[in-house]
Amino acid sequence: MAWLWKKSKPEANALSPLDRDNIPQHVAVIMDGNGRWAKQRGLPRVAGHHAGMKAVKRITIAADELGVKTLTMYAFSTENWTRPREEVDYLMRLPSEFLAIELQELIEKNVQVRMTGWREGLPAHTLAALDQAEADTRHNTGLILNFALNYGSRREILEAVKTVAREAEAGTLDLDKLDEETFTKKLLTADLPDPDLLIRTSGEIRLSNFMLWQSAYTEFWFSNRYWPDFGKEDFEEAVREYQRRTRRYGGLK
Ligand code: V0D
Repeated sequence: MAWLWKKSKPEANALSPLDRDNIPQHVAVIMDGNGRWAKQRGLPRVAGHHAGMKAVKRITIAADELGVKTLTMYAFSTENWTRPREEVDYLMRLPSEFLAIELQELIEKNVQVRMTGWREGLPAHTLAALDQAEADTRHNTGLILNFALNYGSRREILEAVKTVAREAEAGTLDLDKLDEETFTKKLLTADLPDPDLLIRTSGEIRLSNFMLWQSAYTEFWFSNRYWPDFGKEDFEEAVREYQRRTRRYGGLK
């Protein structure tokens, strides 16, 4: 009776409209597959990173149009430092290149640029570009475009634990009163809500040290598409699936 079940419980598909009343507030993206995209075309890895930057623009617009409030893009992990020197150098130039092309439009679209990660270790020119973008968009009230850059979740949690331990030792924090809400405020993401939807591209089905604490209740969406090929339709498909999973019947969540 599979056909009957299908008839009475239709699958959401590309034709079903998006529910404007249930847009994920915070979407996080692990932008994977740039190197593989380039390899497939006989291009150097950095060509994939450059193409990936174009996808950042595309998905930022798509998220903004849907009314997503925060879009976090995982651009560089604490583990990425082990890549070849030339590749790291190239990656570190992407923020300024991206912003040189896009910052004006981001300002016009009322977007706020932010960063989650450790500043230490990043080149001065990379930090300068980020600081400029954050400063120029500080008073904007639209989409928060948050780049996770030099970010790793275990270290983030460990640093938070150390902060808590130091405060307890100094007597400024009562350990018996420490709860999840207080601990969350010690993380790098203190000023952001937890992600509602996490997208990872390129067929990898793991978190790879990304927002381990924050994604306790996050819906995950994995796409086989390489990040440079990821488009607005793919993003909308992920949001549609998020809506299917979180659909509230009779007002119940
Ligand atoms: C390479 C795919 C935009 C992932 C996207 C430093 C890997 C392209 C930025 C960017 C990267 C970061 C901050 C900012 C504006 C833009 C970026 C990096 C890598 C690592 F304020 N793309 N992008 N940053 N790639």
